[in-house]
Amino acid sequence: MLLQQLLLLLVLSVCLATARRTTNSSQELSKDAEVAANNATQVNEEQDEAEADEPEPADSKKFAPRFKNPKRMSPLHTRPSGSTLTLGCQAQGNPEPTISWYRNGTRNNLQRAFGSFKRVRWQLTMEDLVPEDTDLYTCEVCNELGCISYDTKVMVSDRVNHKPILLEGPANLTLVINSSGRMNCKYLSDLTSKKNWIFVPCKSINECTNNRSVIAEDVTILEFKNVTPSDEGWYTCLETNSLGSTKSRAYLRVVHSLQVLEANLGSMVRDNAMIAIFVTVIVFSIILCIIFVTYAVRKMKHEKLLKQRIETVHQWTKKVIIYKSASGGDSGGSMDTMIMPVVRIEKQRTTVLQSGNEPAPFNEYEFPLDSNWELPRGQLILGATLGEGAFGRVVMAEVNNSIVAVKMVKEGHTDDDIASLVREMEVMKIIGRHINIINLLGCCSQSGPLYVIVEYAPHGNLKDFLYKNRPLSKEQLDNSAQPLNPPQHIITEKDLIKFAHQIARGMEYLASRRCIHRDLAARNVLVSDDFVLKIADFGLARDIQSTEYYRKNTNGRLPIKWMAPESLQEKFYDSQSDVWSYGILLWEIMTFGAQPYPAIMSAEELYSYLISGQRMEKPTKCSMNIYILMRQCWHFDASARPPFTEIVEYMDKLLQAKEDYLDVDVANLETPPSTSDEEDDASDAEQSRYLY
Ligand code: ACK
Repeated sequence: MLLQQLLLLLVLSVCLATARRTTNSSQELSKDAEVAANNATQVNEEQDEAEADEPEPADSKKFAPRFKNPKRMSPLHTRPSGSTLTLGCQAQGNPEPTISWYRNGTRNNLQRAFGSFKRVRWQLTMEDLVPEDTDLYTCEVCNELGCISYDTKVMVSDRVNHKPILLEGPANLTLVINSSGRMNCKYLSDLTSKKNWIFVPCKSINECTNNRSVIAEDVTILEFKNVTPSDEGWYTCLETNSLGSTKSRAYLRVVHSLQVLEANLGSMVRDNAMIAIFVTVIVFSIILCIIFVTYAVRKMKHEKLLKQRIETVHQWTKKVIIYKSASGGDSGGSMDTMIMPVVRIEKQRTTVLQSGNEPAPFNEYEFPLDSNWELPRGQLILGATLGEGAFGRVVMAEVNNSIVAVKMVKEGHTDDDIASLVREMEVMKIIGRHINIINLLGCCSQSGPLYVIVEYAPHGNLKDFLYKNRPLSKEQLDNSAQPLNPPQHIITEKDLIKFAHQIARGMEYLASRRCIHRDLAARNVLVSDDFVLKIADFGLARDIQSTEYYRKNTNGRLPIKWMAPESLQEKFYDSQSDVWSYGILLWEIMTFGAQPYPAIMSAEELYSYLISGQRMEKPTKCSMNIYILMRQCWHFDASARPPFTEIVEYMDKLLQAKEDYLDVDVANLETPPSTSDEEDDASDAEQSRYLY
């Protein structure tokens, strides 16, 4: 009985042992399968833990360490960045072994560039792997009986965490029926991806059905063979990974023949050409607009800049300075003569502000402003030239509806000509107004050439006036034929005496203002309206020191013939020498503008003639009273000549006493005898002085 029980126990234990072994081996098999399945994935930690807790062999015999599952240990682990890796070196030994980990054979300093190691018994875990974790990792398991080690190569690489990225998409394709072709489609995907070709049939590019069908999977190249019209349509290449999907599509066109294709191509080309032309025109217009706007803006800016920019220009001007000295007489005259203003011209550097491109108006001369006489230049309307000399010009002009004469210098003038005109103007200012002189009306001296504005005498100079209006001779009157230039005005002797009277009054005034004319002659007396006579050019500075002064003037006349002997001989002038000239002027009046001393040609000849006591004869139609006055004026001795005051008085009386008589036509006047003897003439004159 006992033996039976022992046998039963033995069988039972054998069965139990077999059953356990079967269970163990089936467990190992399933684990191997799992490892195989997760070869590239993370090791099942829990399972390893479970294995680690597995009890050691029951026998307590000492043995050296040995790896528990060497088959499950892999020498190479390839992982993507960011994943977790657990290395395991489960071992057993008696006594219980210890485990050490090394990196790249280095025993100490087990470190990672980023992150840390986690150790749990037989395992070493690295989370968030980075490419820097790539290395050789060694586990060493030791007990007193010995050591074992295992090397594992770990490789970590980066990857693209993205939905598929299109590298090459399918291109539109046109195929003739029954021909072949292909479409390509390449994506980049780090993750496992799936590619599908989806087809939507169409009649034309804009006429498609709603049918969609997957016609190919996981092929990069879609081949078309012997195409038919039913193959025409959209082909979409769709690639999907765990992060999303990307698609790209192309149209397959199936045509019957190449001509159709060409026709289509032609129309396409035409369409494209039209589009190209249209686009070109638009682009060209836009470019033109841009250029125009840029140009306009730049021009505006430039003009604005020019306007804003005020340039400083330095220029040389001539400053005209007028000295009106308080004392002293005129050079070449007595202390009784008028104090002549001195005019100086000084060069000076001036600074003017010039805006933009316009040059600042340049005025060569800068005149002092005299607001008593200055007229706005704009009020003056210049007209015809009345006459001109070598450097001066007289121009008719209009100011506020009145006719005036304007004196100015001509081109090519000198500083002396300017000074002379300024001096003349200043003398006129000093002398003041009188009816029988040409009066100053004003001037324009600022911002332009100097204009001296004087009274206008419409009938011109007295000499020409008299000559033009001389009475017709007896022969001319007898002649029934009309003369060539008949006189415009009938001039009586009374008119002539009135002329002489007016001139005497004008000269009396000038003399009272201590002004010496120095060139009193009929040519320098102007005939104004109502036959009012006006002495002109009394302010002219005459260069009496110059020999030129004694030569012929511009009209070919010799001014010397109006000069007193002392002026001829000593260049001495005073009011009494003007009286001599007045006598000659009287002679001119009475002869209706004849040429004095017609036979005398030089100053020397004239002086010899005069010093010999000879004088011009009485003009034919001149009354004795007037001739006597002439001869009084021609006294060699200046002090014996009547002053202008006396002449005026004489004329007054003459005009009053003989009014009726003088109204007689000068042509019928009795001609008294004339003499060439100064003495006789003088005695006659003395006797007949102030005879009326
Ligand atoms: O002799 P005319 O005819 O008269 O020619 C000269 C010329 O200008 C040169 O002096 C004439 N003239 C000068 N001043 C005046 C004036 N105030 N009114 C009219 N003509 C003038 C002068």
